[in-house]
Amino acid sequence: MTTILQQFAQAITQGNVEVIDLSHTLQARTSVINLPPQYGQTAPFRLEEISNFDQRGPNWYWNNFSCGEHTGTHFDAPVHWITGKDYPDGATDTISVQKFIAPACVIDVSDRVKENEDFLLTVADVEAWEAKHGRIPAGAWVLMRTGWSTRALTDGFLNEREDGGHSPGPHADVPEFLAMERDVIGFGTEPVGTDAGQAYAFAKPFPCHHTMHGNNKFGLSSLANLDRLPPTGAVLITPPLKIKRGSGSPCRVLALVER
Ligand code: 23J
Ligand code: MN
Repeated sequence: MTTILQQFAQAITQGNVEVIDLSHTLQARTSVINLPPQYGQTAPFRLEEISNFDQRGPNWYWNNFSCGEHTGTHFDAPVHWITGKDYPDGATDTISVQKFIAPACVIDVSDRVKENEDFLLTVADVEAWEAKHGRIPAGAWVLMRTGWSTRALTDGFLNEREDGGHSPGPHADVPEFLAMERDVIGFGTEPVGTDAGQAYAFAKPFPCHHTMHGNNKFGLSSLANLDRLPPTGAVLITPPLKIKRGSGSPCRVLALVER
């Protein structure tokens, strides 16, 4: 008899389950969100060499790094937003680790983003995806595939103009649908944040942050390689760093996909 875990371990070693890296490389050029100037700003990623096989450490190489919690490919915890601030299990150190492994539904709207940088995913789009691929199961991630990750390390990633960033995201109705009607675990996107670049100016600002975190749901942003995932069937591994009362953290997001 082989147990599920023995079968899984064999599938990994034999390559029948492939591990796909959904994270960008953290580096000084990694784009971070710019908020309007009246607000505090997040720090970019910085690497400071401690020693490199030299007089500072003849046999060892290591660095100090610094960055904001919401830098590069990262995890948004519920306590990040005012609506989620009181969840005792809503910070990076208090979220149940059981929640860091979950299936993913991938909605591909990259063709429509080519025509409209401010494309907003609607509930109708989600329902059209369900008609084709089945109902989004409770506890699943919903990932919005836009092709935006190819812009990483270019000005087109933040895509800032006079009126702020221009990047795709969910329409204001989608987070409510996903949290209340589908009980997903979270929403993930390729741009710098889970909300669209212009979401600060919506009638209800930052609806994804507001509603997902208000329902103890998570976010993933600056995801890469979503084009390598099937619409259903992938499993994500998403543990943030265990920062005490952390609101999020850079995350090495992995996807398991059956070959
Ligand atoms: C703070 C304020 C607004 C936003 C964000 C952070 C993020 O995008 C984030 O990384 O959570 S929109
Ligand atoms: Mn964030």
